[in-house]
Amino acid sequence: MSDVAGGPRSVALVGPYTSGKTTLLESMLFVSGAIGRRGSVRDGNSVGDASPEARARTSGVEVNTATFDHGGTHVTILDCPGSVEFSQETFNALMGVDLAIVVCEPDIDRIWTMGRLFKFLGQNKIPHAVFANKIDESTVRVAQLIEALSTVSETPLVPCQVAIREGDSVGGYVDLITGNAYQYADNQVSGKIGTPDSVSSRQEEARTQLLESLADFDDSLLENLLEDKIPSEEEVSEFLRATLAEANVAPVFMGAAEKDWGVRRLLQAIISIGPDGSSVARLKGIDMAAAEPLGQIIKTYISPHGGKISLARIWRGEFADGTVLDGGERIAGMFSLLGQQQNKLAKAGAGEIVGLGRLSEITTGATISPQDTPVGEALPFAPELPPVYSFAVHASKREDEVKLSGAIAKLRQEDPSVVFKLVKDTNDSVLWGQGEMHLRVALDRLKEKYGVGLATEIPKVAYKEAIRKPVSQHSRFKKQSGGHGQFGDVHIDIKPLPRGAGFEFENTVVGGSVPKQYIPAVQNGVLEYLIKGPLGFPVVDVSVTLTDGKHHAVDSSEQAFKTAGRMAMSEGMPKCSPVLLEPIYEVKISAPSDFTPNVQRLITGRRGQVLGFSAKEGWTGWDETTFQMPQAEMHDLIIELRSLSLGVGSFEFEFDHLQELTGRLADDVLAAAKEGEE
Ligand SMILES: Nc1nc2c(ncn2[C@@H]2O[C@H](COP(=O)(O)OP(=O)(O)OP(=O)(O)O)[C@@H](O)[C@H]2O)c(=O)[nH]1
Ligand SMILES: [Mg+2]
Repeated sequence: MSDVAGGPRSVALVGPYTSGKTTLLESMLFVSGAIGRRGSVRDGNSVGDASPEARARTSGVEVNTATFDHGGTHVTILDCPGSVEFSQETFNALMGVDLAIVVCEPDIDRIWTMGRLFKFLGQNKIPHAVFANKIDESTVRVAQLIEALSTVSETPLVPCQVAIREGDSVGGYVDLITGNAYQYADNQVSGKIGTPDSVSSRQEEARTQLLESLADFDDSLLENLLEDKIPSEEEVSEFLRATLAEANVAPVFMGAAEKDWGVRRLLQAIISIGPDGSSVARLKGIDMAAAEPLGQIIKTYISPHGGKISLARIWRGEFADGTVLDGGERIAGMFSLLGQQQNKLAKAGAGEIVGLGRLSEITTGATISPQDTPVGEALPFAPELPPVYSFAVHASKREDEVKLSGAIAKLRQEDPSVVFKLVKDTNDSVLWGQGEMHLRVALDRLKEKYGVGLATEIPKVAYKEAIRKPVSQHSRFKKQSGGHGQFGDVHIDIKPLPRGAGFEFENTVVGGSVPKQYIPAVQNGVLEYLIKGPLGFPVVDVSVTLTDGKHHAVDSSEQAFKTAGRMAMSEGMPKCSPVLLEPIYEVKISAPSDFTPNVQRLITGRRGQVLGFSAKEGWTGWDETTFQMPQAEMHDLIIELRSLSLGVGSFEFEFDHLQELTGRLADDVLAAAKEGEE
């Protein structure tokens, strides 16, 4: 087969958790000769997953980057984490590649785990192929897998290989493009064999499926097929290349990364039918005729020694080490990356993905161009995923508290999907992210790299309180000590206000019984009290009217009237029938409609109220359920939602209103608050 000449190839390995992406990268590096010895994720010596956070979990927690040569072509592989909790990392990486390889296990029951990924690939028109991995252990036929994947893929899937089965196990494959048959050999080159009779009918059928899918996008092929003209190997290869470059079909390959089965064939396909940088750039609307160099940062690494490497996809032109970028920062070191290893480069051109040193101000997602030829407009990037899980954090050592916000700012350069918020109502410092594992990794990094150990808690619920009954209160503050005394006397009316009205203060004093200059002091006293009402929470939705009072020519002061105001509140409020208020959020869950009944049970099981559900726009087969739910029920909502939706369900939320909470649940809250105080 002739390799189509072209520039470098940039490829992302994506797919569900533990499908074998990092193992596939290791295998690719081994068969290409980039590494002499094959490591494994399990033994903790693979090129990918080399960070302490990944090694500890034997699982990907960020993008691993490896650039190597295969048959004279420069290939960069971005091995992406599979866990949904790191999807932001994966989506960001996908914005910078020419091709995604969806590595999956042939497991029909878990097809939905890929729903969101296929959606992203389809919506962003990212050319992609599928690699059915672990066929050494699978009894599922590739044709069945393709059928199942078709229910979640936006793009038609076409088989490129047919498995040669010996009983329940797979021994080799027939290549549908060349027509040749091969026998797999563990960690060796597959040997060419004669096509066994047992596969010829399946081969015929699969090849027809491949050609018919391609013919949907190519009139000349369609004409040939109608006239029973069989296209040549070169023609099929070219049809496939052209259709894949437009992201119109997704070819399916297979193998077993651990044994290097099918990996050489996959690499060859990446080079022969995989798009090079220019076709994806055109799909993105980048004008390739323009001369100005253009790139985008798709990932930021911070090494333990503090060095920052910005991973840049070069879309157009050439960048050199030392180039001053638009914005004034100079590239200080340019590298091709092989896991943790950095190899110095003098320059890099279109299609390549390289590390750029010490761009302190430039963040992930930024579009880059040289200062001499600024491009101005920004390239689109992956949207930020809404955070769904949080911890309240504080430094384990008091003296580290001052380092916290600086360390988190650095952490956010590497992982912008961690969000830090100070919650005024509860006085919590809250770390938000995509799930518990995501946040644990963030905490490990904060400790490992920045020396800040954090303790975690479930974030407090922002309870408030209000009153149900009006009360008129007269209170007098009087203190007689040597010299000056203190005197303030107030009559106030305390009244409940409608929900959401906040706080109102009025003054109806006539005749100067409380002199004008002391009135703001009374209001301040009232406000001071409202920070913590009779139940122990901030008070809302109340109006206070100062109706009358008394003063003393010598002993009255602002301070005395402020104290009197506060006193009147603390004496009056307990008589106003105080009631606890809990925050209610409006939440929108999106999940495949297969899971909608479970989603609704999840909502009602957590005191939620369904407001409605509808088909999710632009997402065939998905529903969106809108509901209200108390904040107190939401802390681990994502965990349960994911466990009932094969990991693909997610939600967005915002505060909606405060609602009275009474009965046993309120008693529990009050008891817990009291305990917290003691
Ligand atoms: N039987 C078999 N097991 C495999 C194969 N490829 C990978 N594995 C095993 O699958 C497990 C997960 O492999 P990884 O390469 O870490 O998977 P991953 O997709 O990178 O996982 P995440 O990064 O966590 O999403 C490991 O135990 C591998 O040894 C294969 O071809 N056959
Ligand atoms: Mg991995």
